Amino acid sequence: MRIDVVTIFPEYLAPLELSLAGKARERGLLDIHVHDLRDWAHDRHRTVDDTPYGGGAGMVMKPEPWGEALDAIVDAEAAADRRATLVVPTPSGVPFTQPLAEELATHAHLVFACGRYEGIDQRVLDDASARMDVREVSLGDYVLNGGEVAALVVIEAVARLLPGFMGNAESLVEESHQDGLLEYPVYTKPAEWRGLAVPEVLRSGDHGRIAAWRRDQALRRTTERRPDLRHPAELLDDLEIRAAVPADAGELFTLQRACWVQEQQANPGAVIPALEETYAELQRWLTTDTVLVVRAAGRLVGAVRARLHPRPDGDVWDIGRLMVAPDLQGRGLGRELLDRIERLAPDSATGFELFTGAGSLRNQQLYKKAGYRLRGEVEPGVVVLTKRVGR
Ligand code: JD8
Repeated sequence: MRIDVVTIFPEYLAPLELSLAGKARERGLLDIHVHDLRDWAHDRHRTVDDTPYGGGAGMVMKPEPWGEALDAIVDAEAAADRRATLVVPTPSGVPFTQPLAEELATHAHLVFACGRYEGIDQRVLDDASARMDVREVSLGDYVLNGGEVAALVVIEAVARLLPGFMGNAESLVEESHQDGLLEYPVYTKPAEWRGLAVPEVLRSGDHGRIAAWRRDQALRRTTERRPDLRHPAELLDDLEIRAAVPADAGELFTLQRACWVQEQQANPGAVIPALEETYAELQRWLTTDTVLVVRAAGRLVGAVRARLHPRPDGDVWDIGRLMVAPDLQGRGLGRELLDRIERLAPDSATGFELFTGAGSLRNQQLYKKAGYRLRGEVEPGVVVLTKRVGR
C-alpha cells in the first residue's frame, strides 16, 4: 500500500518512522511519503491560509496549494482509474471505525490531507472528488487542532491489518470490535501480585470454561461501557428490574411521553392522561403507587405502576403506565413487567384491571395473551381489560 500525507507540520508524522509502520516499510508492506504543503505555496511567505468568506473567527486553508499538492501526488495515471483515496480527517467526518479501517486496508493508495486552522477550503475536496474517492473521517466527538494525529491513528489502524503485517494474524481475530464486543481482561505471570490473584478459571486449563468466562467478561464490559455496541435484544439479559425511586422521575417522565406518543397516533382524538400529566403529578404517584422500573445497562427502558382500588366485590389491583422504550418493544419486556407487577398485588386483591386505547391493538394483544379479557369502552376511545387474581 502507498500512503501519502500532506501537512504543514511534517514533523508530526515522525512517529511513522518509529513504530509499527516503520517495520511495515522495512518489509515493503507500506510505502509512506510525507509532504510539506508549503512546498506548493509560492509566495515569499509560503502562505497557506486566508480569512474565511462569510466572516467568522480563525483562518481557512487556501485551495491553490492543496490543488497543486494533490495534482502532484495523484498523477494522471492514478487519477485515470481513481486508484487513490483521499482521506480527510475532520470533526465533521463519518466516525472512523474498525470496519472502515478494514475497508481502507484494501485500498492501494491512501492520501491524507491534514488540515489546520478552521479547515480546508471545501472546493479542494469537491475538485478532488472528480478524480479520487474522498473520505471525510472523524476520530470522535472531541475537537483537535489539526488532522495530523488523526492521520497517525488511521494509518496505524489500517497498516496493522495489511497481510503479513501482524506477527500472528490470529491475534487480529480476537480483538475488540472484531465481534462487536469489547475485550475481556487479560493477565500474565505472576499468578499473585500485590495480593491480587489471577482469576482461577484462567489457570484451570479448561478451555471451555475459559472461553465462557472471557465471553461473559466481554459481554459485561460492553454492556457497562458501550451499550451502543450491544443489540437491544441482547441487552435484555442485563436487566435490572426494581422498585422505582424518586430519582427515576425525570427519565420516567421522558419515557412516558415517548411511549404515549405512539398511543396518541393509534388513538387520534383520544385524551391520553399520560400525555396530559404534569411532571409533579408523576412524581406524586411515583411515591404513592407501587412502581417498577427497568434499567438495561443503566438506561431506563421500561416501567409499570399499580394501585389498589378497594371494591365491595373485592379489591382491584389497577395496573397502568406499562411502558417499554420504543426501540426495545416486541421483546417480551412488557410481558415481564406485567407478570412482575401482578405478583406484587396485595392479598386482598381479587382482580386485575388495565385501561388502554381502543385503538391500541398491540397492547390489547399483549394483555389478552396474559389472560386479560376485554370488557369494553369505559369512555370514548378507552377500553378496560380485567383478569381474576389466580392464587
Ligand atoms: C482536522 C483543523 C481544527 C476543527 C476549529 C479547532 C478528526 N475527531 C476530530 N476532532 N477534531 C478533528 C480535526 C480538527 C481539525 C482538523 C481534524 C483541521 N482542525 C478545527 C474545526 C473547529 N478547529 C478530528 N479527525
